[in-house]
Amino acid sequence: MTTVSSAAQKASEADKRLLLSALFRHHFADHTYSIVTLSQNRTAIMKFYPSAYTKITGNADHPALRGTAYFYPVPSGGVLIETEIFNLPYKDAAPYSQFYAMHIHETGDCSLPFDKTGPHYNPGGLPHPQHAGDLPPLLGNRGYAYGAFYTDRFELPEIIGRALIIHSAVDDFTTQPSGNAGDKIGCGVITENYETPGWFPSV
Ligand SMILES: [Cu+2]
Ligand SMILES: [Zn+2]
Repeated sequence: MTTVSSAAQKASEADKRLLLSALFRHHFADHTYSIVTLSQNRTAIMKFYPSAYTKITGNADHPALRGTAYFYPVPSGGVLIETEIFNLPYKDAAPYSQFYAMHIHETGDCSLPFDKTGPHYNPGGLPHPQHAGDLPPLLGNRGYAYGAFYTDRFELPEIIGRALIIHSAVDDFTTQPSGNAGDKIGCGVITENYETPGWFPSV
């Protein structure tokens, strides 16, 4: 592992890409993964470092909002995504946790007020919520949300450089084109992770 990571540090960006994908293939070469076995293999996949990540930041109305998402490609196809978000807006009077819509938007431009991120990532030209970028909502707990889920609507390379957006309201999964999910309160550009195994980008 030391040899591979020190070699990776000397390599060019293109070489790093090749080295890390070779390392990943090697790691899983002897295993056959499928959706049905993901629950058994989840810990093996997530023990490896994330192949991509994003750091979420809040808009002007929610400057304390922050968080991360980690992206793990599944060898048989699709992506495991783990999210952890802090300082979501919530009302103390609310009796239950709140939901916040989450999507991958087409354009990875998180300049304020997050109005340059374009529509939901939708290579298939389908209606909402069948867009590839339509994700399960976050479940907030007094401002904190943790989630992990699997999707085979895209492969990881498709979403590198795009934006992960968190909205102020729940996705109604009906209204076109984006589920009437309220303001864009959090945004992060999905970035490939070239760092050494065991390194996690922190919030
Ligand atoms: Cu959205
Ligand atoms: Zn959508």
